[in-house]
Amino acid sequence: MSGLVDGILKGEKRSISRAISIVDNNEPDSAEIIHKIFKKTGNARTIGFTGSAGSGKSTLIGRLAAEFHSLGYKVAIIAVDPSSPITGGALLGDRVRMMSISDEIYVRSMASRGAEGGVSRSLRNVVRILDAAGYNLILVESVGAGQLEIEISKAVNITVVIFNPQTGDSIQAIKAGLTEIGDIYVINKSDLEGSTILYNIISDLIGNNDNKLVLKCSAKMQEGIKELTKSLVKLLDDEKYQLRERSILENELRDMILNVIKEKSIEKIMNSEEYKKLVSRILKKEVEPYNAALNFAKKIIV
Ligand SMILES: Nc1nc2c(ncn2[C@@H]2O[C@H](COP(=O)(O)OP(=O)(O)OP(=O)(O)O)[C@@H](O)[C@H]2O)c(=O)[nH]1
Ligand SMILES: [Mg+2]
Repeated sequence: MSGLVDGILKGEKRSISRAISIVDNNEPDSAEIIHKIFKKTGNARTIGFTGSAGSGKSTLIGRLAAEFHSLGYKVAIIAVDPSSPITGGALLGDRVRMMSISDEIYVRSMASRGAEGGVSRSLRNVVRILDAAGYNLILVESVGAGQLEIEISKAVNITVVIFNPQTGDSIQAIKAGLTEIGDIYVINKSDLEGSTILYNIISDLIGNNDNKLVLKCSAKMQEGIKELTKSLVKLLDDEKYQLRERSILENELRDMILNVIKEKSIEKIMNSEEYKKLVSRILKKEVEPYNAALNFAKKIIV
């Protein structure tokens, strides 16, 4: 364990990857790792990228990673993909390697599933490992649409929502609630037809202004990438987004407390004689379930 922690602190990729697997799989050593590195964390900022399949998230993240790297950031990329049993960042890694970005950029996917808040909890701890290892900018790609994106947006400092002019993206995005969660909205594939129309629709919808930016770019043709990077740097330096760290932590802590309470309560309920008796009484119509549950719960909470 201490070898692993030393390796993380020295920025050794093998130790980082091992530690991320442990945290991602919620293995018993997770808590110990986080405990040992926690004091060395606090420098990293996170940007989440979300958008429909094929909108160009990985390609764009690859471009931005190179841009941030050239500005002196130490960049790591994580893809959150609960549908994938593989870890090691196969797909995203390939794309990033294809763009032949520096070896110094760490790429990895995580597959964590599980309980409510499970993904964001793993993500926060993966970020802590990368933070302790010296990475100060973590770009997070979320694969899939809907609930997961919203959960991830609550666990990162800045959220970028990406649109694709090739599909009926705007309506899908509104339905999935993605127009609520972005700090920056990007119409990617500006080299393709339909991108200007989509840009106008999204600008109208979002109300393009200093608080909510709408930008166009082409990850493929490398157009608009510098402008997007500039806007992101501005947000990263903005105190308002740094303050978000507090609300992220509040969410995380609340989820963890609720999880412990839930686990302990289930144990108590299942082992309780009174609980079994209560079921029998409800069956016999001696009590009704709503009040029975309320009274029982009150006894457990105190
Ligand atoms: N024309 C055009 N194609 C692009 C652009 N950006 C990405 N693509 C292409 O769009 C396809 C999907 O790109 P990805 O970067 O894999 O998209 P993604 O959103 O990460 O996809 P998933 O992870 O599968 O959801 C690839 O064929 C890219 O080459 C762009 O700016 N213009
Ligand atoms: Mg991708």
